[in-house]
Amino acid sequence: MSRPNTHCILIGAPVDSGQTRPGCLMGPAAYRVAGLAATLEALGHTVEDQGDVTLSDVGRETTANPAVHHLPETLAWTRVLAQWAEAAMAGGLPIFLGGDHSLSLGTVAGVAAHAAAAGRPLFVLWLDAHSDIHSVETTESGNLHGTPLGYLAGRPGFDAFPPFPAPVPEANICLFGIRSVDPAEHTALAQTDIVVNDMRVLDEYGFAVPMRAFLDRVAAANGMLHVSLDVDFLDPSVAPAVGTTVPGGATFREAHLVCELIHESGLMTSLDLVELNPFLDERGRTARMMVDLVGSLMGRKVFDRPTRGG
Ligand SMILES: [Mn+2]
Repeated sequence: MSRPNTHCILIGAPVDSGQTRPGCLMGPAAYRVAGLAATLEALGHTVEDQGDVTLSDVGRETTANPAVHHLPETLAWTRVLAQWAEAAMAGGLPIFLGGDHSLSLGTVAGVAAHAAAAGRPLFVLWLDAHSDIHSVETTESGNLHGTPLGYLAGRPGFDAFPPFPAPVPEANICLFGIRSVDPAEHTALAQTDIVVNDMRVLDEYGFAVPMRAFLDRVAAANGMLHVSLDVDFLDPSVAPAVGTTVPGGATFREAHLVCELIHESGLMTSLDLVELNPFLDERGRTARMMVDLVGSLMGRKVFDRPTRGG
């Protein structure tokens, strides 16, 4: 629960294999330099930084889809991150410092295993420009960072992967802020009960009404809530350090409002921070923006935000 005195467990996931533009592996270091731990401690939380997960046990798996690249590395990350995530869930609120979005193949697997063992339903909030619902068999780019939602929803096309431990029911998944959906993904989404709050919906209704509606459902079900925050949820004007910029994203205020609403719900039980590419950043501003958003997720109000000199 994201209330004061939460024990936050930082886990670095320097995953770079889910796409082709190098730099996401620098993400965990950038979050630490930007003061993530100090931000959480200033809010009254305790912080345990478990360091960065390292890759071992990389196999030689293959798939029939010739576009897919780095499958063995992505599978190895998935296995090891699932273990770390499940272990961390027993001890506090894990915050995974990415790393590209393929890391969620593993983190959500571990979180889902924990929720199933605890006998509670898992809900997933996907704050992203993209819907990430391709499969290993259908992706045309071969970038596996576009597949985690398909995996965690238990959709077909993941024979190369370990079976997802406890697939998340479609109606428990909420896409929020999307504005770039491939035709195959559009077809897939149209066949599901996944809640899609694309930017058109948010333009019409604002950010608060659809977010509260989803959070109310999580609360009514006594659910656990995994939040997966992709840098490209934000408008590139406030968060340029991402390889997949899409215009028309959440503004500074809209993003903080979403984070404050999640905090006030007290429902968040785990968090991914993904797709930060510090190599593309401008003097660390995107890393600082993401750390500030974690501050809002964990109890800070924007009007409490200290003014920075310079
Ligand atoms: Mn994404």
